[in-house]
Amino acid sequence: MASISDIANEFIREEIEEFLEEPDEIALAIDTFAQATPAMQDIAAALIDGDHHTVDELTEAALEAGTEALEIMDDGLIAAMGIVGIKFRENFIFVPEVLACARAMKAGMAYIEPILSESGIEPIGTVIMGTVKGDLHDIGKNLCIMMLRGAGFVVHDLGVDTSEDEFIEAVEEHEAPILGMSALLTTTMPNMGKTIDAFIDEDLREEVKIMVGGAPVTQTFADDMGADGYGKDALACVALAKQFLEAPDEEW
Ligand code: B12
Repeated sequence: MASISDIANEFIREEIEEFLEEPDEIALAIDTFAQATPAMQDIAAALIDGDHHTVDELTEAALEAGTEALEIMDDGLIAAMGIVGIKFRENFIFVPEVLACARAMKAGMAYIEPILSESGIEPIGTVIMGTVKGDLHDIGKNLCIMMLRGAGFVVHDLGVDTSEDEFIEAVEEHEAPILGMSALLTTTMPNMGKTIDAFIDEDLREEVKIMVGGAPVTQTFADDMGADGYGKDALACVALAKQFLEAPDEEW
């Protein structure tokens, strides 16, 4: 197990010591940042600080120095968002600060997206993606979309606050065999189930494989609402979409 002194970045060490209280969360944060390079820690620190200019500069510099886009995404951007999430939950920061962090995340993703989306391979299938009704969180969904495009999928992004009818219309219009829904709020998670029910009501449920994800979503919740699959992160999202195409009749 790593110790806090293994983290090179002083700002991150201070953030962990000042704002994290749960032993599991402290251990995870220490492990995550201790194995990240100093350059990734610097990106993470700038994001936690809500400094989009610095995230922009450091991400560009890291790519120029030959760092893999996926490493920047995982060890820099997503790792930092974990700390932001805890600070938000514990009321150390509020919506304006989180928005600044989200803006910093987007500044980094602006460099990562073209790289991860540039698969150069023939399109392998079509996916409709959207965040469910009432929910405005789109960072995780956008990461999934980037990775799907990078894997060769054509993705139609319905954005946030997507109604059942909008999901149905998009699946029909694009004859998409796969639909992905994202939800970050416990209050909007049930809208995934409502959307699945709407597909059943329209007699379209057999036409489309439905995958769900987002921080509060679990495999059990996905099973209960009748989804075909649950993915814990963007890599799992791509793996699920590929499995749906390769063996559409199997259960996941
Ligand atoms: C950033 C953020 C915001 C930003 C959103 C900016 C944006 N453009 O997205 C802003 C400030 C706008 C915001 C607003 C609110 N938020 Co908010 N937010 C967050 C925060 C800190 C991070 C979310 C995030 O981006 N995570 C990083 C991404 C990479 O992770 P992810 O979304 O989980 O996605 C990954 C996986 O889940 C998966 N995945 C995601 N989607 C899908 C889909 C499929 C198909 C698959 C397979 C996989 C998959 O892959 C992704 C990549 O690995 C979370 C805290 C948290 N721990 O999640 C709170 C959090 C979600 N928010 C919360 C709350 C309460 C709110 C507000 C109600 C606050 C308020 N009082 O106004 C509003 C709601 C607005 C609304 N109607 O949606 C709560 C929800 C609590 C709950 N029980 O429901 C959280 C958990 C914070 C907390 N603990 O209190 N928020």
